[in-house]
Amino acid sequence: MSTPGGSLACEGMYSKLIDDDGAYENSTREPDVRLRAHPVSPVRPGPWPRGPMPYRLAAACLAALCAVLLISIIAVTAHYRNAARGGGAAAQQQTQDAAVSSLSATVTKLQEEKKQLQREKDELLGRLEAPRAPRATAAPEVTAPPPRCPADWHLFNGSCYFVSRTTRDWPESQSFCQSQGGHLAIILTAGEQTFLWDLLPRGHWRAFWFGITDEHTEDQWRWVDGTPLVGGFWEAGEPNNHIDEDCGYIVKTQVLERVAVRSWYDAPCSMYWPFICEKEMAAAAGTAVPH
Ligand SMILES: [Ca+2]
Ligand SMILES: [Ca+2]
Repeated sequence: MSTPGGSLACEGMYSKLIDDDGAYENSTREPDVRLRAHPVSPVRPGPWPRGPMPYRLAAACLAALCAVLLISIIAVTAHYRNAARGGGAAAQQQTQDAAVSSLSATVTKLQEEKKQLQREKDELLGRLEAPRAPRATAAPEVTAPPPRCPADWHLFNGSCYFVSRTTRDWPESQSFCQSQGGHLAIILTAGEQTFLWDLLPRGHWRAFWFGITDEHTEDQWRWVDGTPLVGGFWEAGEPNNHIDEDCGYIVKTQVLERVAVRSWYDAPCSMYWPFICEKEMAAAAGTAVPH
């Protein structure tokens, strides 16, 4: 049952509802009969704005998600591609290392073979040169003769000795020996003493200065190089400093019972006698001595 008043009230309600829903406001001028026959509960506006904006926002979100997904796919692809490249580089490096190791081993082996061949070559050359060795050693004697004592100097145990024919006092004798690159003889062994003794001529009283003195401190005999005397080959009762005797000399006479190892005496250094010079082999080479 419908009444004019009720119908108008419903139409007013439907018109209000339709007016509230702007979607229907412009869609049609003619109200839908079904809508008018079945009233719709009023819809309360939500937080979203009316019209097509929610769909645009959803589309924008979907597009953003797609972009993020696309970027992620690109990043993951790039990562695995780089990883694949890295793995390939590592494998290539391992291959190169293996090749270098192999080449190094080959080089080492070749070097060992070269050394072995060099040794064999040297051995063969040595065998070839062996018969020529005597001729090769003879050559230096011609080009570089060993040092020898000058004329009138006599070699003993690396030193050259000179026995003068002229006489001088002890200081002048030492000066002459020094001018020849030597010194008055320093006699340290019985062998050296005997060698010099044999050089000396016999006579009534043949005396020869040698390089010992106690002129600085009485009875403290020292050699001309400053070293102290140890032992010596003194005649019995000598040295006795009989008349202020500070220089040593060797005596050789006609008496055959006199021996080399008991032939030293002391005498005043101012006496004139022949003398015995000594110089070492290195200083002796090429030195001439005036007579
Ligand atoms: Ca003395
Ligand atoms: Ca004396």
